[in-house]
Amino acid sequence: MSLQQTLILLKPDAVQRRLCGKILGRLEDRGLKIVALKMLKVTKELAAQHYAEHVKKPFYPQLEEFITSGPVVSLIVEGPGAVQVVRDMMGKTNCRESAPGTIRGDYGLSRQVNLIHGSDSPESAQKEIAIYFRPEEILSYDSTLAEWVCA
Ligand code: YYY
Ligand code: MG
Repeated sequence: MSLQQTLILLKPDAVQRRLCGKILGRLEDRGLKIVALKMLKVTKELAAQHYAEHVKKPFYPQLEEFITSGPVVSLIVEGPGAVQVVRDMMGKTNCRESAPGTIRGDYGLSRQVNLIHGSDSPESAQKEIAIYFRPEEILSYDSTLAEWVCA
């Protein structure tokens, strides 16, 4: 499986509930490598760019209100098959339907206030990485753990 990068947001509820450390810890424990990370407030314009596929859907006004309601942590992780690995760790969109052991399944009960965003395909990842990060903010470095966790 080829090395991939994927875009993750720890949403305003994760920041407000002080769950960022736990969620980042899960990603690191899995062996994913953080190559970019920052905190920011999502503007309405950024939300519309990020969620372009959802802008016309009935739930969008509420989604916009939620995602712009407070700071988020935005990061890029790298690893073999990282896009699907992160999606599997997140669980289903609706936390109530997410299996225990997933991030949404362990920490939430809501369909909308669901802690984490992860790109849903390598194409989305490329697009979303470009929305949130400038190329110089993405770091390239060797990890001594790679041969143990990524073989
Ligand atoms: O990729 P994922 O976050 O699991 O779900 P999407 O279908 O892309 O929807 C984006 C976001 O919108 C979701 O995390 C919650 C919210 N949402 C909602 O509030 N109501 C829905 N019926 C569907 C999605
Ligand atoms: Mg999605």
